[in-house]
Amino acid sequence: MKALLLIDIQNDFIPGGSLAVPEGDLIIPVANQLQPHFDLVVATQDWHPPDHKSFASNHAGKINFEKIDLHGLEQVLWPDHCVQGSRGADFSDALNLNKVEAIFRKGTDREIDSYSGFFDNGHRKTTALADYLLGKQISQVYIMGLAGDFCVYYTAKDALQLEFQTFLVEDGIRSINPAEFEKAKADVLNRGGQVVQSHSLV
Ligand code: VGL
Ligand code: ZN
Repeated sequence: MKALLLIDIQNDFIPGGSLAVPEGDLIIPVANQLQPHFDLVVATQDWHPPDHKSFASNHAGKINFEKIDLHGLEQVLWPDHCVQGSRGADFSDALNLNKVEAIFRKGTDREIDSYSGFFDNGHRKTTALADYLLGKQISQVYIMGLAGDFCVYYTAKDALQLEFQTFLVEDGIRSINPAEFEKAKADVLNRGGQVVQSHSLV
């Protein structure tokens, strides 16, 4: 059985949002077209409390995109984004959610960031996404969404480590830094993942 994972297709990651990914809006038609072709569709939602420590605004004297050490992990400091209950945290109105059976929220613990849909960045706590997929007999995961160089990449690495057959849907992904996504793609391929285009799935 195959699942489509829709990663963080939220207003703050779309042009006009506080952490906008260039062309982030262009993946929405891809997400809408692909959904009927999967056994299961799930979405992740970045869902931070206002005092989350991934926000530069919560560190005196720090600026956006600066890197710090946060409890032993390298942390990029982001503009405030996807604050719980805010408009920016909502899924894009253009995204069809009818086929989404479950939503996994992440980044809820103020002390640690969570790029992957499966675990926080320290692999300390799980979101239960893996158990959910296994319970639904899913062996193949197709991953798309935002941002390619962060949450999509980390989700794919964890999916591979969990031994799901893992596919990046390339035209359904946009990145904060496209050059970084090229490296991420190479790493995913190296770990046994595959890269596909959405037209091959419909
Ligand atoms: C993301 C940075 C911070 C993402 C989330 O969804 O890729 N990036 N929080
Ligand atoms: Zn975030």
